[in-house]
Amino acid sequence: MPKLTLYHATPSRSSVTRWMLEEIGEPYDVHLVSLSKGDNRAPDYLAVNPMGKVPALKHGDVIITESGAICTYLADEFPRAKLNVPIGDPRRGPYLKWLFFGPSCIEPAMMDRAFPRKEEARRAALGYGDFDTVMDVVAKAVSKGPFILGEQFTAADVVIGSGLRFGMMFKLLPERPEFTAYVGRLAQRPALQRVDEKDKELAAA
Ligand SMILES: N[C@@H](CCC(=O)N[C@@H](CS)C(=O)NCC(=O)O)C(=O)O
Repeated sequence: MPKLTLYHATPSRSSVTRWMLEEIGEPYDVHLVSLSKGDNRAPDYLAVNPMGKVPALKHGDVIITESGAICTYLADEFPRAKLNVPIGDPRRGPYLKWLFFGPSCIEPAMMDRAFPRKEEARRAALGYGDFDTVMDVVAKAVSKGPFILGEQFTAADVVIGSGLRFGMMFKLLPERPEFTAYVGRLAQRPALQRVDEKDKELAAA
């Protein structure tokens, strides 16, 4: 089986993909990238991810970057873990929508609020529209539960759940009761608990 290597830094968005790897349950190696020492700007790492960012995943000879793409890839590549919604299943549409909604709506809405532009952009010009609508849409989606697609936990929960966890942890997103209840359910997952534990050890080392 081709080897899986995660290029990882903690705390960072690469913990999203580490959570996904723990959910998949396949063995993987961690290659630490020190952002503070600038490893991510060194030529050997830029050959892996020319964006100079973590995470990156190497699977055999294939390199995948962008946390949402990595989660989608792993879910499809290791279907035994039942973290994807296969082609042909009508839930595949909403599944993909949430995988894209995290990086293309929640994240820019959150970061634009944290680092406002000098001139406010027109709502129509922003892919996510406006912050409040994004929050309302996500709150409604996670309110019923237990997971975003209902009973099945999928890669979409790793992506959306990580965004909400990170956003609330750093006070960048409101602590809406729908978000805290959903994140609380996700916190029960042994795979996420393992990642938090391992990342804590790495941060302390
Ligand atoms: N769109 C990327 C964003 C990755 C990203 O911004 N990673 C940050 C860490 S959270 C990083 O590597 N920052 C280092 C830098 O830009 O110098 C993804 O979702 O994978």
